[in-house]
Amino acid sequence: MGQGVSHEELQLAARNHGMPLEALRFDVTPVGLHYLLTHYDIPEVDAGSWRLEVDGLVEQSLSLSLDDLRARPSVETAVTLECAGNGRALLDPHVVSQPWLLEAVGTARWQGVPLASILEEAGVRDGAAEVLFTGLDRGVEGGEEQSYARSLSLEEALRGEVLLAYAVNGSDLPPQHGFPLRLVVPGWYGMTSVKWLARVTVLDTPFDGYQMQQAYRLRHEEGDEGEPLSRMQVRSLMVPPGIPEFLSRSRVVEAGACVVRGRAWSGEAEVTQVELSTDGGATWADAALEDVSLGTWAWRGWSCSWRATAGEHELCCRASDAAGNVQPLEPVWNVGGYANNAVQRVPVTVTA
Ligand SMILES: Nc1nc2c(c(=O)[nH]1)N[C@H]1C(S)=C(S)[C@@H](COP(=O)(O)O)O[C@H]1N2
Ligand SMILES: [Mo]
Repeated sequence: MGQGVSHEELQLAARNHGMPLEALRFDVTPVGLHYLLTHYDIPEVDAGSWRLEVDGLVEQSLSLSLDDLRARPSVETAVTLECAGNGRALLDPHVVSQPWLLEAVGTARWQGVPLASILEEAGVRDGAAEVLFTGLDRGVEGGEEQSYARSLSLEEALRGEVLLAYAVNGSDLPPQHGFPLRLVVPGWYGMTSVKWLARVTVLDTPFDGYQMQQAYRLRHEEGDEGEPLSRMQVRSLMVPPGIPEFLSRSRVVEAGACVVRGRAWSGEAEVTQVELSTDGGATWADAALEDVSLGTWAWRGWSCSWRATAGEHELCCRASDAAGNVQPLEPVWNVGGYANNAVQRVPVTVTA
C-alpha cells in the first residue's frame, strides 16, 4: 500500500466493486451491494436461444434451456462468496491485479438445480476425472485468448451443495452475476463459481487451462508450480464503528459503551471463535457468536462490547474454525496476492 495503484488497476477497480463494509450488518447482502468481479466483459446473452450443454464422458449429452432447468426440483442455499484476491492490496511488496482491500465478499441466497442431479441425468461414464465449466465470456489473459473456464474434480463436482443457480435473493440473476446461469460452489473462493455458464464437460484428464495452471495458485516465488487455491481461509470482518473521516476512512467514535459487530466465515470448517482487540492485537476479548441461522455455507454474525475511552485505538478481529485454523496477525505474501486472511485493522479515534 502507499506505492500507488496504476491506471490499469484503477480500470479494474472501477469496473469491479467490493461490498462496503457497513453492509456486513445485513445477514443476506442486497444484490447491488454484493462484491463483483469479472475478468473480461459481461457477455451479451439471448435467454431464448441460450442452452446449457452437458457433454464429454457421459452416457447421454444434454442441451437444456432455462425453462428446462426451472422445471426441475430446485434448492436455495445461503452462500458466502469471497474473491481469492481479497486482501491483495494490503500485501507488501505490491501485487498488480484487482486491488482489493477487504471488501471482496458477500452472502446471497442462490437458487438452482443441484449439479449432481444433472450429472446423474447425463450419466457419468467410467474413467471420468474432472468436470469442466465454461463461461460465455472471452478475453485475453497472460497473452492467451480464452473463454473463462475452471474445473473441479469429479468428487467435488458431485458434492450435494454445488448448484447451477438461475436466481439470487429471489430474482433472476442480474447480468453482472452470471445471467442466465452460474455455478455456485459453496465453501470455495469465488473463482470456481463460473458465471454465464454455457457448457459442463466431463473429462478423463485434468483440465490445464489458464485459470487452473497459471492463475489461482499459491506461489511463494515466481516460477514455482504452486498449489491450487480451493476453499476460503477463515476470516472475520467488522462493521467499522462510528463515522468515517472522508478521505482517510479512519473512524471517529464517541467515548462510552460501543458494540462492535461483524461476520466470520471459513470454507474449511465451522467458525468456532471470534476475538476482538482494541489495542492493535496486544490483548483479545471473546466476541459472542450468533446462531448459525443461514446454514453451513454462509457467514456467522458476532458482536463484542467495548467501553471506548478517549484517545487513539486500533481495533482488530480474529476468527478461528473447527479445523484449528486461526487468522494470522500478519499477511503471508505470495506471487498472485491470494488468500490474505490476516486480521482486519481499523484505526479509531475516540472523542470525549
Ligand atoms: N465466467 C466467469 N465466471 C467468473 C468470473 C469471470 O470473470 N468470468 N470471475 C470469477 C471470480 S474471480 C469471482 S471472485 C467470482 C465473482 O462472482 P460475483 O461477481 O458474482 O461476486 O466469479 C467468478 N466467476
Ligand atoms: Mo475472484
